[in-house]
Amino acid sequence: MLISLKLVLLIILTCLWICCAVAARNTLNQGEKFNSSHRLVSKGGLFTLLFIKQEYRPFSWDGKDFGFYLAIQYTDSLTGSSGGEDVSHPIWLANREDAIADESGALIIDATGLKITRHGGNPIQLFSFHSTNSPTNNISLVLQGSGNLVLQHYANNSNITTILWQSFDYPTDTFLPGMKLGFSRDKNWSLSSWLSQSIPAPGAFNLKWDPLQERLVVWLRDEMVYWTSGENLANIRLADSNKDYNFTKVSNGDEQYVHYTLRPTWLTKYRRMVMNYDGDLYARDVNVLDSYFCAGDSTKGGCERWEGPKCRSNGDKYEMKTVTTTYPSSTSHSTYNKSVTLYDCKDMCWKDCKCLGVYAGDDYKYGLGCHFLIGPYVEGDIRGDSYQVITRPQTEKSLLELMTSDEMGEITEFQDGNNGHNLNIYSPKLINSATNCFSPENLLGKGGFGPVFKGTMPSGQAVAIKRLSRGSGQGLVEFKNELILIAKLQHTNLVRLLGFCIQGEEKMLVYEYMPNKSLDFFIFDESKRKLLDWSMRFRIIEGIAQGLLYLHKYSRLRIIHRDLKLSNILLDENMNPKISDFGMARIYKTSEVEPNTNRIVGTYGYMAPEYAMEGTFSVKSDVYSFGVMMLEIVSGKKNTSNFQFDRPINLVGYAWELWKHGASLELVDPTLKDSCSKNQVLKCITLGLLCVEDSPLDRPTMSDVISMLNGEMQLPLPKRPAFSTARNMVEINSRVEKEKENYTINGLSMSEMDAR
Ligand SMILES: *[C@@H]1O[C@H](CO)[C@@H](O)[C@H](O)[C@H]1NC(C)=O
Ligand SMILES: *[C@@H]1O[C@H](CO)[C@@H](O)[C@H](O)[C@H]1NC(C)=O
Ligand SMILES: *[C@@H]1O[C@H](CO)[C@@H](O)[C@H](O)[C@H]1NC(C)=O
Ligand SMILES: *[C@@H]1O[C@H](CO)[C@@H](O)[C@H](O)[C@H]1NC(C)=O
Ligand SMILES: *[C@@H]1O[C@H](CO)[C@@H](O)[C@H](O)[C@H]1NC(C)=O
Ligand SMILES: *[C@@H]1O[C@H](CO)[C@@H](O)[C@H](O)[C@H]1NC(C)=O
Ligand SMILES: *[C@@H]1O[C@H](CO)[C@@H](O)[C@H](O)[C@H]1NC(C)=O
Ligand SMILES: *[C@@H]1O[C@H](CO)[C@@H](O)[C@H](O)[C@H]1NC(C)=O
Ligand SMILES: *[C@@H]1O[C@H](CO)[C@@H](O)[C@H](O)[C@H]1NC(C)=O
Ligand SMILES: CC(=O)N[C@H]1CO[C@H](CO)[C@@H](O)[C@@H]1O
Repeated sequence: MLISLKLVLLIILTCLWICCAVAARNTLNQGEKFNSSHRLVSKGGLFTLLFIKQEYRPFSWDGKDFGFYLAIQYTDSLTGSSGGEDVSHPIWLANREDAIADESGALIIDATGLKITRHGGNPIQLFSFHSTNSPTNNISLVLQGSGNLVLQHYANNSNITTILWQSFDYPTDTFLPGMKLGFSRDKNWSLSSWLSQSIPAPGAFNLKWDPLQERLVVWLRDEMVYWTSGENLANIRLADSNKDYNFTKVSNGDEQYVHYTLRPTWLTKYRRMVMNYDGDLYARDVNVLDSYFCAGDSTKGGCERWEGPKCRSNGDKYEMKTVTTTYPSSTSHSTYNKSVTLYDCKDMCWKDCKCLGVYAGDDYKYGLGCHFLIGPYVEGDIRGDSYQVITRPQTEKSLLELMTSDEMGEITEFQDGNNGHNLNIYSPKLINSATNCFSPENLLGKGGFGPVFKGTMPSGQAVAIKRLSRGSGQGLVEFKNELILIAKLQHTNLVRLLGFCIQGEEKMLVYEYMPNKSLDFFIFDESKRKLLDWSMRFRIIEGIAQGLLYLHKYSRLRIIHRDLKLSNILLDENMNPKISDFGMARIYKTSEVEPNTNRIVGTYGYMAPEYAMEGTFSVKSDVYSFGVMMLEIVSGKKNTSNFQFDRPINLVGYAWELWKHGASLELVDPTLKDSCSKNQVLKCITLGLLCVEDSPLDRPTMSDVISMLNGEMQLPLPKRPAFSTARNMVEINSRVEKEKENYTINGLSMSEMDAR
């Protein structure tokens, strides 16, 4: 009974979702209610207005301190098609200081103005008609193509549109083209940082325009200058990476402000300026690495920055630890003041050389204040309390120092000590010269995690260099440790990681170079696909299967790839397939952004239904993607192609219909007519269909796949594949739950698997 109820609910929800997706509008009219199931999409589709779920208070223990916000986000970050990580950060939030407890929030324009209503709480008034004596009808709310949410009045007798309220007047931490920073008679436009990486409430920093010195200033709590652009925006102009940002100063009687336009390039789509919660200002884009607007050290180009007290040094940072204060000198003192934020508390401690850390337990969580850790303590005692402790990671420091010192060789070997596998650290200088300063001619492609460049080492060896887009949020030591693990994954069907390079904030991975590009380049190209006869394709399928089996089973890490697709299968000089981009989920620890229900890693069309719909992931989801790839390799058609049967269907559906009617050979790429072995081809199609079964439990494991490929195991008959019905979804999910538990035991990180 319960199950069937849930099922009905699921179907209703699915319907709603589809209805909403179809009815993408950019306008909310008077009298209409915009609730947490609705969306407005700007003309052009770049931005979406919706309610999102996001952390709202510091020090959450259980990860459950989430609330709902009315937010504007890049549409692509909601559909997963943007690839990168950073686009998921909300552009704007209406109620950053007042999260809504549940999904009851609704935006309406009523007789009083524009407001968000909710159950069990006061409405949040965004605009009030009375305050401005403005007209109260013919009002609408429009999400404009620029990302500006505008409440406007339209007088149809004069054709005049009046703006009553706009989100651009209330920026959060993001400065978009078209926004203003500065002053008018009745408005101040400034940015204010988030409280932390994941909490949107206003934090410690503000970005303001200083019209006297014509400079941008980041203020720490409006008291201390943390950063300036230098007079006349000098630093902004100087930095090469920011040359596409064209700032213009405007000063007239009423207004003094600065705004910018972007020089159009192929990269401008998500370009914007964002102030991070720690006060740093970034030029941000999805695939190109973020760049600071100012290199950050006080000696450079007029940039000023607040320096910590003498007792703290560069690598020091806060780290969450369980500690017990030791008798008798367990002195810790506290201030009980609700308006002292986490940042303030940490900052007060930072400046006090006696302070070792701040308490991060429930008291703080419930707003009681800030405790300082003063006396000696013991780490790692389970009876202890949770503190944010200031640590000095020696290795991290030395790695940093190494990266910035003149003594660093061009290539430094990093021994992990265990079984002698080495990882190279390449100097930024070497990488720059190898790629000719990342010149566009050396750009090999743009992957989900950043652009990839070809490089030539002084020895003549060709390498592929992936510039990671920001968002890994990892410290250097953790990053290096992950890379050492990943470098240990060695298999002929995996692309080999040679090393890495760190330049300031920028992280780069260096891989062996694959001269024959990726499989999609051949399979989806009319003429190139002729170069791959059946025996080559079969060998490629076997190779991918072996590589995947290794990742799932024989490597100690048990890697789930999560983004398998033909463009991630690279080909060496002998056309051997090599899986690339594995282990990226480990490098991109995404737990911080995970609460955002809408962020799902992976490429649509290759994603297993349980992942696309539920965000649950297992090795069987990789098997699903493998099945889609097999069908693509056999047919030469993209999964995303449309096929006409008795109705339009996708490749998986088409393969199924042909198989059901005993006409599977019609699926086969015509260029394979002469070279293919009918038995092998039919086996591959059937196996492909088995891999895309609806239920993960019905899909074979990769070892089954290999046994079936080489004839050691009989193929069962496939069932109707995924996405054809909503049948049994609930049941499947509960089974997937169980499967997940087992993977937990085997040491996989759950935070990577559960996007909800
Ligand atoms: C939102 O409103 C629609 C009607 O437009 C309703 O069917 C749906 O249940 C509402 N969703 C929520 C979460 O309240
Ligand atoms: C819109 O304004 C016109 C006058 O400008 C008025 O006649 C009309 O009733 C208004 N429409 C609505 C829906 O309020
Ligand atoms: C303005 O629009 C309203 C309906 O929205 C209509 O009744 C009225 O006639 C229009 N007025 C003019 C001058 O077009
Ligand atoms: C308003 O605009 C419409 C269409 O652009 C035009 O036909 C109409 O004459 C305009 N009305 C006024 C009062 O300007
Ligand atoms: C804008 O800021 C200035 C200086 O910081 C302040 O004097 C003024 O009152 C502010 N105006 C508004 C409307 O907030
Ligand atoms: C920058 O923008 C201004 C006006 O906004 C324009 O006049 C100028 O040509 C632009 N400069 C560049 C280099 O694009
Ligand atoms: C609490 O902290 C705020 C901000 O630091 C400060 O302005 C205020 O005076 C403090 N209140 C008390 C009672 O100490
Ligand atoms: C693969 O690369 C090798 C070496 O660059 C080249 O000789 C060969 O022709 C390429 N094969 C195909 C099918 O392009
Ligand atoms: C999980 O492991 C238990 C015990 O090892 C086993 O009985 C169960 O079948 C496993 N579940 C799945 C879904 O593999
Ligand atoms: C565009 C398209 O048809 N993509 C499909 C690829 O395959 C998956 C799984 O069958 C579908 O969900 C996608 O819709």
